[in-house]
Amino acid sequence: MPQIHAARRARAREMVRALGAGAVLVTARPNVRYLTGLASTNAALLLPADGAGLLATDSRYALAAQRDAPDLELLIERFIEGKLATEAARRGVTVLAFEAQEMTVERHAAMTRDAGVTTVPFGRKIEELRMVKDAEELELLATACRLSSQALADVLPQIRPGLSERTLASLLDYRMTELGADGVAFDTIVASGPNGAIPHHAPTDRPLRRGDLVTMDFGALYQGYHADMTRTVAVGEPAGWQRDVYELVAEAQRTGIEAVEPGAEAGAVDAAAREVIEAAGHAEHFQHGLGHGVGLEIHEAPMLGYGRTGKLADRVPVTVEPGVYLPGKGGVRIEDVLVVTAGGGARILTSTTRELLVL
Ligand SMILES: [Mn+2]
Repeated sequence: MPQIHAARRARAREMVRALGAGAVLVTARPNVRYLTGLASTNAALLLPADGAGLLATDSRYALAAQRDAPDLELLIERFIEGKLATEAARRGVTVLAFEAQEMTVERHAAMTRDAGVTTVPFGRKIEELRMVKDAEELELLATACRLSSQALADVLPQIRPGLSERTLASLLDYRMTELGADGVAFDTIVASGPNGAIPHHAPTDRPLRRGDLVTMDFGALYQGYHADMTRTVAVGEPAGWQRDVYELVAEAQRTGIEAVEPGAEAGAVDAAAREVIEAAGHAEHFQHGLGHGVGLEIHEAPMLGYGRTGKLADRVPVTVEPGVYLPGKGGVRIEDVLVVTAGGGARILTSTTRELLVL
């Protein structure tokens, strides 16, 4: 993998030059990982416009850094940001770009106190680079999605009245890890009955009951890549309104998936699916965006939402996750991860059926 990271750094260096800065200090964790291969809670990369990068981390990660970024000069240090800014100045940098989107005011003050450099926001340029995935990234994401779908398939037979939301969430989490996931991509949502009206409901001790719709939103984490999928199932034979809402959301999702193609405007993909729900009179019951990019972060560019700008491109993975939420009654959400492909026709990575499962 070092060659991949070196190629990414070469592209980032072009952006530093275009900005007219002498170097960029990359501090956002997923961006450091993307450019170096090192996963660390305390690492930063000083990347000069010309010349090799300098990776700093503390002693807890020294061996991992030597293993994952053998081609980079390494600095082992506890307080890395100030040290790297000072080092940049020592190497002749006068204007240092930094990632203002994640730098706190306090850290910025500490970073520049002794450094003697002028700082300028770099913008979300590495995040933009990260949007289009290479083949290896798509492979890792596909694995994360496969583990997630398999975990659901394995847990489905255990879903029955009496099982609590909390236990069901734990079963999914445990099974994903058992299948080979490094962990969960985010806190698993299990929302049953009326709780289904809360899009980001946190699981409770509420036992599942016959007649419930149960929404499960979960995903595996695999080598840094995040899966994200949602299925809503019925416990016992669903009522008419439950089937109607499910079919509506399923149709909105199909419409959204069809709109995902190279060159599609992010806002237009959202609008395509949203119109289906609006036409059924449920506009006010679908308030969140249609989807988002996934990769080294669970939510990353591009965001597919109302009024969002930017065009989809080949090899960009996104979620499509419409929902209808009826306060006091319940809700339905269906979510898949798909990849925009050059030939058109998105490739769906989460393979679980989108038909209503009656358990
Ligand atoms: Mn999602």
